[in-house]
Amino acid sequence: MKNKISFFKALSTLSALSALSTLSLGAAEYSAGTFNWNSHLMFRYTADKSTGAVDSFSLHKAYVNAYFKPMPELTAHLRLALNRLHVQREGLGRAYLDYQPLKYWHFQAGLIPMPMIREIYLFEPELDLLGRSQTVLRLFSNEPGNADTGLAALGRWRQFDGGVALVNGSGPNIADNTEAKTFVSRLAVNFEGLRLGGYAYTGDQILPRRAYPVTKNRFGGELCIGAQDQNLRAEYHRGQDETTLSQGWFIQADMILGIFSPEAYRKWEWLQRFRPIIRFESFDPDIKTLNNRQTTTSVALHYSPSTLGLSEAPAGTRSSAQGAVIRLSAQYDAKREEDQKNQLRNNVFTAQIQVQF
Ligand SMILES: [Ca+2]
Ligand SMILES: [Ca+2]
Repeated sequence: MKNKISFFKALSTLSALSALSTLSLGAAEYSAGTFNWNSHLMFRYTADKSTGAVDSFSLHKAYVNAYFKPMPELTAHLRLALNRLHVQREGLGRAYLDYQPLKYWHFQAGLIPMPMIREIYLFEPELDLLGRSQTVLRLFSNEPGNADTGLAALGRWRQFDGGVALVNGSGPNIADNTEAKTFVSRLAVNFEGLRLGGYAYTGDQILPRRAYPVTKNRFGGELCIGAQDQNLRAEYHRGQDETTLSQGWFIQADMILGIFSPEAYRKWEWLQRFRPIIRFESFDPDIKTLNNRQTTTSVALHYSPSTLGLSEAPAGTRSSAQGAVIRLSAQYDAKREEDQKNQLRNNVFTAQIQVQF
């Protein structure tokens, strides 16, 4: 009970601090445990002729992440989305308890991140300007932050890591809309700088204009060379919604100089402040229909005044001395329809300022 009171006390402190827009990272020791928080703000300029959002400036996203550790093995994670504009659902994005009885074993309950392909699972999409791929956005449109209500077990053993989860299958902040649960699993193997992984998501859903639940399956795989922020990777995803089959794949190069010449990368600090990313993607929303694929080529350049990376800080791993992290980004997405007669003016230019504090 004491822990509970302290937790809410910590939350009210957090809102007061946010209101003051203080630019220091919160980390406080309470008698009942450790409390950490950080926040992300993204201001954007978008030129997008297809949606009519031409020349628009916006506060694209605002998030607060909070972590409370009442004891070493237990962490409460909370993530609040504070604006409605581009976050599909305002409010709780994540809210779960993580119990870690051993170094590499976790049990989670609540509004959890689903254990899937490592990159989707680990990356917060807004920390990576290319964001989630179009394929993933289309296949997981009910779970924009890859979260759902359920239980998960995650572990690592030698070169293998993986996880299993049982979730509602309806996305965050929505009650289970079918009687069946959805089963999610992931398995990956890591050699030196090389990762091979796959996932399976099997469940059901209620589609618009259907009174009964129908199949919702997702399968995918990844191949990745290099570390998390400097890699070359490819992913494939396949979806089934009732009888409709869709699929997509992409290949992405992220600051790959670090893979080919780690020495040069380490030596030239200015280079670490710039982060170029390029991705080529193809998505087919219906395999049985001809000529409706779309390809997207995305190019982005990020610049950070400091060499610190933006991250979702796990509890207790950042110190207030690190202060705010700022990143400036520019991105261009060129989209091309497979049907030559049906080309759309849907290329998008985005410029963004992102602040984590
Ligand atoms: Ca369900
Ligand atoms: Ca097709």
